[in-house]
Amino acid sequence: MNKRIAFRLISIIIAMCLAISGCSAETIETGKDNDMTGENNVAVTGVDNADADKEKQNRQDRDDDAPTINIIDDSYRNYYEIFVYSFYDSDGDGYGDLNGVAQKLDYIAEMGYTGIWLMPVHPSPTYHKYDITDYYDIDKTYGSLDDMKNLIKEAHDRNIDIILDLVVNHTSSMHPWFIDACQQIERNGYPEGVYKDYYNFKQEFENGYTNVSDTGWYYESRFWSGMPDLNLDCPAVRDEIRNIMKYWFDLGADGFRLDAVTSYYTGNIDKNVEFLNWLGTTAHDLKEDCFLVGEAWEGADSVIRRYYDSGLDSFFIFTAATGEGSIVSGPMSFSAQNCGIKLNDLILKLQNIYDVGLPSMFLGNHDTARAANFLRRSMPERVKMGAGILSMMPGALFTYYGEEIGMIGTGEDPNKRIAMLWDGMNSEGYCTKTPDGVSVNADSYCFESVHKQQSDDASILNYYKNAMRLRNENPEIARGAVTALNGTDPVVAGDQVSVTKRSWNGSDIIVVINLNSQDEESVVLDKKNLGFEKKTGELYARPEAGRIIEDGTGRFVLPPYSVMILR
Ligand SMILES: [Ca+2]
Ligand SMILES: [Ca+2]
Repeated sequence: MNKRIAFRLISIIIAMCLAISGCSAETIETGKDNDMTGENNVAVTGVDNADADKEKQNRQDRDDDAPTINIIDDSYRNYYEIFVYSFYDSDGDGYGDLNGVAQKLDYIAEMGYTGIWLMPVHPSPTYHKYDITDYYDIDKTYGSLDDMKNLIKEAHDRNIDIILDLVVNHTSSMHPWFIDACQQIERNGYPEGVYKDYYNFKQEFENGYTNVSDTGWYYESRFWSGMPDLNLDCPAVRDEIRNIMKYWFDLGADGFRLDAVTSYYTGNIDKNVEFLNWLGTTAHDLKEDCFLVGEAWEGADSVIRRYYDSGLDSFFIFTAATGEGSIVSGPMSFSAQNCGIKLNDLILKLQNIYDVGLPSMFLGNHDTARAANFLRRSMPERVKMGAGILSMMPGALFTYYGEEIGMIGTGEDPNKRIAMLWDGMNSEGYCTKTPDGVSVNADSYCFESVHKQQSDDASILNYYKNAMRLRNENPEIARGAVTALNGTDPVVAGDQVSVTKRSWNGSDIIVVINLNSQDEESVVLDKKNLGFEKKTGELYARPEAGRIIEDGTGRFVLPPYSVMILR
């Protein structure tokens, strides 16, 4: 059955059940309860007892760790970024592959991810594959088109969307279009042929250009000579881009991550915005509910905000990411005594600036240092808290593979893209072919493998899992309007605590975060004035420091680095 139709049918059935039981019909309950965070699970009543018993039995039959996932069919998803090369090797040739991703879909779903961003999968001469030679095929090391179709189907069966990396600023210098265009110049002394306008050729050298052998012609190549920039003004190039998008939409892709949008027209934001408007409009004409997120790697919110004028669905909020970004240098600052206030200010600032579209929040990606590096690998509680804050931010959320086990990697790009540690380095699925031949050994990993962390309740992995679960259980977090409650009448909280209300679709929740890394903090929240009934979720970055204590009068004591949801 078509995924969307199936979703609507399930939605209707569950909405009917919820209407009978008097519960909110905003979310879909598909998993089982969990003692850490699952106290607000929606009870499905109104079905006859035999069915209810059967459902109960089904739930018990599932893995005890199966997550509670409330999947809403929109773009405010928890996306998991995968570098296929280093993810899971299904056939033992040393390279990760698409079938490997398919084999780990249950893991991804159990972690609470509802979308996947696949880094480029097309034929390419480089290990990273950001220089493409054929937009309509799959690189042989990764598998086949059939493997991709299977992966998309299997992902959709688990309510996981797949977005692909769309690299259209440039092609590979080995792409047939570029090879033909250069041969024409060599043959004729000037650009000629079908592809003469596909790239930016000129006879004067300038920065960011490379010579076409010794013809006196140069081509634009902003990244390096192996990546000739496409001429995005050329109508035939735009037709190609439209065809590429249509091809992958027809195969089931749910959207695209747009690579290097600031380089479309280097130094010309207005032209970039204009092109993105064309790209977004064209994509949504092809697939109405597709999701496009642009890599506008800029250091100022005001500049990233200009890109939203294109009407594109989303952009990555680079200002909040990495060790220098506003999350780590603000509310996670070591020296500040007002981290709660800083977090409120940050969320409100982002809400004010990004008043259109949706922000795509992340800590790190394949181009940045890994989060465990800049959050400090010696402080796992801080690695967890980074994820805890991220999971409470409005917008879409992206996690780079391996962040959930605290993988490390910094400096040269290949270091940031090494093999996922499922079990040991000799275990099944481990990708032994390292990116660009970078040396990898046991010291390349800081924390335990997925396998070991899964059985440790206090692991980084289980923290991520609980954080994603809270985000899925409370759709108000990603989608809701934020009101800061510190300093308002019914709230008594210190400056190290963030207290916010999230309002969405007629429903409010209260999010309380203790950003004090060392000490517990008490807060008093007036139940009646704030309109909540009880604590429905909690997260502990320092589980050894105890759990949240409440005295029944609205006073809560939160251990250091903890999160609480009230509903
Ligand atoms: Ca393989
Ligand atoms: Ca360009």
